Amino acid sequence: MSTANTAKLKEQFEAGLETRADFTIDQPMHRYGAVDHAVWSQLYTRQAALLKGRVCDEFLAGLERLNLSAERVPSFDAINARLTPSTGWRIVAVPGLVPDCVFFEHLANRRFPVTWWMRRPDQLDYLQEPDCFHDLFGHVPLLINPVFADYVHAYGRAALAASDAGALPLLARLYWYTVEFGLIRDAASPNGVKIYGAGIVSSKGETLYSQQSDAPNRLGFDLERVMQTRYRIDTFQKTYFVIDDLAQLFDVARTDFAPLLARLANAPAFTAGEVHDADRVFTRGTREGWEADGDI
Ligand code: HBI
Ligand code: FE
Repeated sequence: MSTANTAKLKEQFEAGLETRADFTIDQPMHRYGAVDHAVWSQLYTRQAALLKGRVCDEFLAGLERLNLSAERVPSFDAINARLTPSTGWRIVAVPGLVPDCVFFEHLANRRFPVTWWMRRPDQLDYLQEPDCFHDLFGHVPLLINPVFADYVHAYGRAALAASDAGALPLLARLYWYTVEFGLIRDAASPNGVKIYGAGIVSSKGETLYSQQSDAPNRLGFDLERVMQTRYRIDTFQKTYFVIDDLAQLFDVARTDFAPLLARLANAPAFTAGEVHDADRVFTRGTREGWEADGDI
């Protein structure tokens, strides 16, 4: 965990937000001011309108069932009352990014960590660390979908079991290119894709860029290819991977990860922007606006 995150956890602890051993806290409803609710309302209203026709139907169905407030930061308890009976998932409030092992342990038990605080108005269009809007609006609607719910649960169990440290980068890439920045095939949409990844869903700029820009590559999802492909955390993605449907993630969830992780642990990593002859190319990017380095 970065020192910045540790500092934030310390700051939150000192602010009286008692953080439990599993890094969860009680959602401090009293800590949301008018500005926080206004930022939530502005982001929710803008993204809910922008995503229509751009995000997969399963996300919209989940958003409908969650019935999130468009005006105020929602109560996590109220969301769990709808979420838990549907797929057994529940959201738990956390101060921010938590250590990998803690995160994976939550996922393996169908608990999704949701940052409690809201970004500031001057961070409306971008912030590096996930806030409540990214985690709640971006991630939670698809956890009502049983196939996606099983995928994230199986992912958490595989990540928790992956004792070898060499496996963590492989699993982080899989999470990044599916749960965070995944695209899904849709022949009637621009570039043949719609959105499902939370990092795109919660970002106005990347909602437009990932589906409409000519700059990035859009390649057919392949588990081993994704696990070996580095990514960017500070810019829009150079490459997006496209699944045919959510059921494809269901198949990934059934993978016996141990031998695969062992085999790939020392395999070469590919840069975020390269395209291989074996790739199923939806679009080969113009690479316009790409920054040379910065892949992790
Ligand atoms: N912590 N709160 C929180 N949210 C995340 O998305 C998260 C995390 N810790 C680790 C982590 N993600 C990564 O390891 C995964 O993206 C693979
Ligand atoms: Fe996220």
